[in-house]
Amino acid sequence: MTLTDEQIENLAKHLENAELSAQDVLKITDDFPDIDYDDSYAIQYAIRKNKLERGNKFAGLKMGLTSQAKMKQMGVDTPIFGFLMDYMARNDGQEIIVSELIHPKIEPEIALVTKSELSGPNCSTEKVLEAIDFLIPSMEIIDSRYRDFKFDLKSVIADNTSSSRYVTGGKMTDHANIDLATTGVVLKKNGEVVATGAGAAVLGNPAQSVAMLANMLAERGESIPAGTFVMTGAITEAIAVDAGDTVTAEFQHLGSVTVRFK
Ligand code: OOG
Ligand code: MG
Repeated sequence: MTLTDEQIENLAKHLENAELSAQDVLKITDDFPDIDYDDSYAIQYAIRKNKLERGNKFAGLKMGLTSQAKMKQMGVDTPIFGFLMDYMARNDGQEIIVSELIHPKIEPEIALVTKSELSGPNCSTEKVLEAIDFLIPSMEIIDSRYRDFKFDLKSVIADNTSSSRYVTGGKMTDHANIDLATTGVVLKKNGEVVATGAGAAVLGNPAQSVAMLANMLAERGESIPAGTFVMTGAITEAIAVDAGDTVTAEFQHLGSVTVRFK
């Protein structure tokens, strides 16, 4: 840690204010070039605590930068995690108001709910597969608070990994007969295919993403409790969206999920 409690709290307020006012800011490492990963997660956890204290409800966890494409683009080899809150959630077919966001992008993700606790440090794909209650088709709307969506790993962790909205489909699917690695997805914007991919884009298997989450949490003395909603990370690149767009992700086996931007 390099920051004081007061600096962490100030940076948490700074980034959350950027989120809630939909105004971009410069990445925090411009002013604090020497911060470490503990500082970054401390800022993220301070944002989470402030939201809870204001009455927002915790809704789940998300993994980010789990795809080869995104890690390569960022020049990093470690995924990151963030949190989801109730006000970020939308159901299939609902609207997202673009003026509440800065420069939103959308990405398809396989989400799941756990039925037993997952804890590290030696969590594995096999353990995750045993702990999955059901799968849900989903899309995440990321909206970096940083100008032009440009950031480094430490800045984006502090910014709650660009979390802003997410949409879940209505169908819950038992994963018993489904190979998550070969599960395909087609992303359509206004009826046109804009990206395609399969679960294997996410660390070889989206279940591995959850195992890594449990192992990262273990370093903090935390685990993934039973009944946790987890978004496993984008399968494709993120696609920019504007007011008037309708985006659908059609997943093999899992069904589809749609969101409209207004
Ligand atoms: C960071 C968040 C990445 C994912 O699924 O890879 C993420 C970003 O790209 O802004 O949510
Ligand atoms: Mg994501």
